[in-house]
Amino acid sequence: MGEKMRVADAIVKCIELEGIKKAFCVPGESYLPLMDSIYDSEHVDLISTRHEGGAAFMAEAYGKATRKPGIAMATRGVGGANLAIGVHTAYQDSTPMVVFLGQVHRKFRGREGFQEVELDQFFGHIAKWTVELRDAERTPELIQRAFRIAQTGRPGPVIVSLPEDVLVEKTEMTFGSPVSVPAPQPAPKEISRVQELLKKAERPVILAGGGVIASNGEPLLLQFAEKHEIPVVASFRRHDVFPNGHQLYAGHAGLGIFPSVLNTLRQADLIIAIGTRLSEVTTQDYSVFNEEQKLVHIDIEYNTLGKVYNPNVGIVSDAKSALKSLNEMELERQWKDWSTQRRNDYLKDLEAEFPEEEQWINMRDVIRTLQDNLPEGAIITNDAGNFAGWLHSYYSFNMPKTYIGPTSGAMGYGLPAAIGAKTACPEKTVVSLSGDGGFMMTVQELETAARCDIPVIALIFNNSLYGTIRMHQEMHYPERVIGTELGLVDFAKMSESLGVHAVRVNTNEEFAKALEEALAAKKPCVIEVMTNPEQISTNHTVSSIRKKSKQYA
Ligand SMILES: Cc1ncc(C[n+]2csc(CCOP(=O)(O)OP(=O)(O)O)c2C)c(N)n1
Ligand SMILES: [Mg+2]
Repeated sequence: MGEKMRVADAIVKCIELEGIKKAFCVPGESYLPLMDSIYDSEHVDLISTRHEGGAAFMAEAYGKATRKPGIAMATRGVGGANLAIGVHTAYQDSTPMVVFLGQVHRKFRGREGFQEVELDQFFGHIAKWTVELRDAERTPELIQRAFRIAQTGRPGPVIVSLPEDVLVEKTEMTFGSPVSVPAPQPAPKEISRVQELLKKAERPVILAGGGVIASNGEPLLLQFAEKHEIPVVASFRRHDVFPNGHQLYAGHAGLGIFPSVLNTLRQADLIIAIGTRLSEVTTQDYSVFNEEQKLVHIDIEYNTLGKVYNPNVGIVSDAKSALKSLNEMELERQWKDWSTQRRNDYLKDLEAEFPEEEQWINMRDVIRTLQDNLPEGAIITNDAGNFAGWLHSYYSFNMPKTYIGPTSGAMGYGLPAAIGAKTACPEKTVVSLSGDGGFMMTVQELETAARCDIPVIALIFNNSLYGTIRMHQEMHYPERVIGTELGLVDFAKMSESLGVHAVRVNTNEEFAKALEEALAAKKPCVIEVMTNPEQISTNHTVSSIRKKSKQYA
């Protein structure tokens, strides 16, 4: 016999059963009973935020850091609209997440009640599953199913709509076990086919993505690459999938890709893509592969295979299970010359110097300072913007689970993601990197960090520009500046007013000192780095783009 309990209590019990410790919300009157149940929970903390977009990013990053679904809660259509960016990010990034949205009374449904929205239609396209809880008796079934769908196969966001009257109903509830995530493995026949392709290959490359990270397959990937000396390229914003300082690491397939990485992918005659959906960015606008290349594509989701490229061998498998089988494969071959050549080419790109104006802070040195001073295992979270080019090119991620960035390219992600990650891994140092544009989109969450005492270090690179778009604007419409300039905000002052210690820096020495202090402070800290608006990317200035466009005019 089950236990008689409120629906709201049963939902919290499901959260507890999954071992999830935090929920991020903006409160609403539509789901007060749920908040009230968390009041009694000894296992789940509620973190109330300043905007549902912030709450959703926090939950998404919590999901990335723990691999358990991050929980976001919001009220009806208004809260749902605000948190959509985090749901979209969880979808694109394949991150487990469960959103609980208050909904109007069951009796009022369909009349366009106060803030009513058809949440399934609203989120249908960006959520993995949507469901409305209409019968109290079905609470454990549907909520536990929501947790299952969020975590299994290709993980993603699930939206649960909760009519306000259902939350207070009491009924007998019986719960199932928490989700154990199935990890399907390749059939021996499939591994033989990979073996055949590898036997014939002269220039194999492993392209490793988020599936490897999600399955904790990083050590087995390292073992596989080392066994045969195959070069490894990380897919977009999955830098920490393979140690960047390793001789087999050949770079990152992201925005502003190094020519050497492009060449590695283009020259390869066999690509072994593991746990990647071969996104637009990773494949450089679907341009990197050619018909002569052979493709082995391993992914946990049937629909990922053949969605972009038709693989020669497509295997539905958990990435870690697949790597385990690949490591047992008999193959007396290594590709040392090829991998050394790809590494050396990559190192040439990495070491190429792009002089920056001396009167401004040197961005490469900022990244070096981070590299030299962050403790082992520190997590870096990242926003969208050109400031990130320096991080992505020059920071060497050498430990698994040290990078959290949005493959969705969502601005405003960096700071709330750091807060979410820090709540998931309180023992780790967590540093966010953002541009002034992105930071301003979720700056209010500094107050959340201060109030809830979540000691993240937030770096802002302030060039008073939507720099990325300015760069594209200059490339396509030179000297026709519109919509990309921003006012100069004093972020240090603003952060202080939100309760966070902050400092503005103009030189590398000041930055090093500020970082040292922030690391020692164990409190949320902001470092505002004033950067050169002319230095629009790692290898372009505004004038160099203008000059180039004149040459071709
Ligand atoms: C939510 C969202 N809106 C718009 C964009 C388009 N976009 C990409 S980068 C960028 C400018 C980023 O400016 P900033 O954060 O200051 O970084 P910078 O490029 O100047 O370093 C914009 C508007 C986006 N990626 N996300
Ligand atoms: Mg900017």
